[in-house]
Amino acid sequence: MAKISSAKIRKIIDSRGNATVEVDIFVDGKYMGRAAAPAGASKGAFEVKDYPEEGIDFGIMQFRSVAIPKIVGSDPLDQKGFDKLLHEIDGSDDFAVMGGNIAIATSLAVAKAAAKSEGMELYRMMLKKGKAKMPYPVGNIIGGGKHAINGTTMQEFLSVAFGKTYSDSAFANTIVHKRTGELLKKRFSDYPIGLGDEKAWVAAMGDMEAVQTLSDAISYTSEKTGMAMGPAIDLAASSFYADGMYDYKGRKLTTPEQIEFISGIVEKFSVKILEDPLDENDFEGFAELTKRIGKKTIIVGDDLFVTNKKRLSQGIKMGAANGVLIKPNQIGTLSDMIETVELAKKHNYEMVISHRSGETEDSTIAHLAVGLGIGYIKTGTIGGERTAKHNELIRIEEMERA
Ligand code: 2PG
Ligand code: MG
Repeated sequence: MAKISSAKIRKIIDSRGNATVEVDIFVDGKYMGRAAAPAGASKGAFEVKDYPEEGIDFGIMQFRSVAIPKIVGSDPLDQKGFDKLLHEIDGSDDFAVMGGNIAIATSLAVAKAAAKSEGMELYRMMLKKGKAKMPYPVGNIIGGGKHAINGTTMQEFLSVAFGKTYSDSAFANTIVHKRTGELLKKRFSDYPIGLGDEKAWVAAMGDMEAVQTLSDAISYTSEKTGMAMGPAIDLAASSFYADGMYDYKGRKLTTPEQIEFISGIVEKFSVKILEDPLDENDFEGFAELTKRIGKKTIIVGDDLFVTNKKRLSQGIKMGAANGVLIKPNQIGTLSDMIETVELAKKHNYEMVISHRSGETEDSTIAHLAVGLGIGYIKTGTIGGERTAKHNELIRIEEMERA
């Protein structure tokens, strides 16, 4: 039987310049799996805790002294058993002791080491003999919210590309990104324009102008490439919801007004994917919006579901949303994430696997997307920590073609 022979943890730098963790797992002293954890800025209130209260350094020290001795000797091919062990070592119900980011980096590193020891790519090991299906990329084009300084109120304006190949689609999104830059340069000729945390454009404009600009850039690209494309929006609405109102820089909307406003935008711009349009506690509002526009649009819960199967099953019962965002570090282990994916599949919820606003060069989510047959992957359009995911998918696509 293959055995985990040793493990290492270190502090590395993420794309925002913050500290995050990277874990190496060795199997039989020679096969290494490495994974790093990302970090959210608009974190859902119901996510697992990323680090113990005492902080990342304490978490790392504790992992070395407490967790590593317990991990060594376990079977890397029994992912479920390994993830159960992580829960046992932690002992809490939200990874508050070990830190969910330390747990997820470890869990994913084990999966990668297991694949290495089997001489396989991770996505292939997960698919077994199944046919690989590439996801469609959802690329961030214009941003604001907690990912930028003085950007739009809504967090992300994105482009979904339905090309024949993943590579075609990912490149089409780069054209949308470039075109948006040109449009902004014309519109704001005397002002500086920049990029936010996910390398989406940030300029002094409101949400309506942003969605219009995105839509224009997508139409241009779709015509030029002949590819079916459409807009997507992640409002991250919890980040501007307070005291029962959605606050658009002073213009405040009640929940019914918000539902009306968002439905109007979705209709007008044929929005394909709508993420977190309402507060993370508002299952009823999500259900109402889904009733209204769910036939035409994928309504995705991110902060609403936090990749948690209990919250997703509440959503399923209530008819809240028809899609779920999948972020491994929201739930802390690969096995927990897979349980949520399986529940979503069973109930025909669409899935979007997602990066976080703070990222590293780690590209494991590319493998998870293909390995689990997830329909969409949301990441930035450009920027090394984002293109790491695209480029890995381009490689996977090539391997499957060969
Ligand atoms: C989101 C994510 C990723 P964050 O809200 O979907 O874009 O943002 O990682 O900051 O939670
Ligand atoms: Mg989101």
